[in-house]
Amino acid sequence: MPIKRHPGGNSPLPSEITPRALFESRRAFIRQIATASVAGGALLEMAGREAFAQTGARPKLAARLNPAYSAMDKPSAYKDATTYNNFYEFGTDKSDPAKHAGTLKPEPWLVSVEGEVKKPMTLDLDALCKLAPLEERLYRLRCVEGWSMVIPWIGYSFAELMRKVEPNGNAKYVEFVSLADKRQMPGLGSRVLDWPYVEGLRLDEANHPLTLLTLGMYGETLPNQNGAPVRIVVPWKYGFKSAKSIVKIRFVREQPRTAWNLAAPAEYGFYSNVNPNVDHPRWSQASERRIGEDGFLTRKRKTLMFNGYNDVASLYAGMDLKKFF
Ligand SMILES: Nc1nc2c(c(=O)[nH]1)N[C@H]1C(S)=C(S)[C@@H](COP(=O)(O)O)O[C@H]1N2
Ligand SMILES: [Mo]
Repeated sequence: MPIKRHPGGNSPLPSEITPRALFESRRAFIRQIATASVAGGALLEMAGREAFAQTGARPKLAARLNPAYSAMDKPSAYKDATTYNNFYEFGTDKSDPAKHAGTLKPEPWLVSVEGEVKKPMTLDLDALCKLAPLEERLYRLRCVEGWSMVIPWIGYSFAELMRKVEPNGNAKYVEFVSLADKRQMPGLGSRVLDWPYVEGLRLDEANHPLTLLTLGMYGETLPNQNGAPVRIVVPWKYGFKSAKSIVKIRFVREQPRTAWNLAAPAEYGFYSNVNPNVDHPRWSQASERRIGEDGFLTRKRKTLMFNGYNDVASLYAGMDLKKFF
């Protein structure tokens, strides 16, 4: 993030840009095998069994694969997804969360849902897990720093929770607030951000079915370093919009003051949609490095508009995405 220099961009190799026809046929194929009622997870097994290596240490979380919302990319290795993290409450190095997040106590946990809703409520983990059927979704995650991963998350659309609490007519945005407890989070001693970590979405973005209330990954409950026990994942936006270890969800009238936007407004806009045409002031966003692929420092992949989630384009019809970056 802003304190780190980024090692520059590279153009993608032509061979790595999937032609649209191939993309569509692969997607159709995946849909077929999934709807042929092969147990959820078959797709992921085919896509890369090794990605799940070393799971099994955490409680299992049963979920049905949702192929309609799953990328066909090969999942990232569990090892990479759990040791290369951004979670500044535990330090600013990629390796810090895995080393230091052991002090986080994800149970018991309460999430308070409040503000402009007809039915404010406080949900414990059990209530959160039972609120809607759990789905497995393979999403691309694009960090604003220029790297990406592909992670099999488990959760359900945040829209399910919205239906339950019933936002009233004043609700225009949703604010997600992460835990900020010095006893559990050594990184709070640093002033790199104003704590708590706050993120936000416009109401229609929050209500989009891709926005995932996330309780697990790789068939298990979330590891602490990935935002246990509950986080948001918004796959068409840069990773920092996906707040971890959430304790409060507020429906509000005004655009929330979000942590990264407050820290560096010229670098991190409120919308932060993945956009290869809008560079970060200090580096290009046109390409990315997929963690685990060849070329440790080279960006070999072309970054896709909305991270490839074109369904969301209609949310921004008529908006200048260079201005509202
Ligand atoms: N509370 C909190 N949430 C956070 C962050 C953070 O520092 N604190 N980092 C964000 C960033 S920059 C990214 S890229 C993703 C990384 O999620 P992952 O470690 O599960 O891949 O989490 C996001 N959510
Ligand atoms: Mo990030």
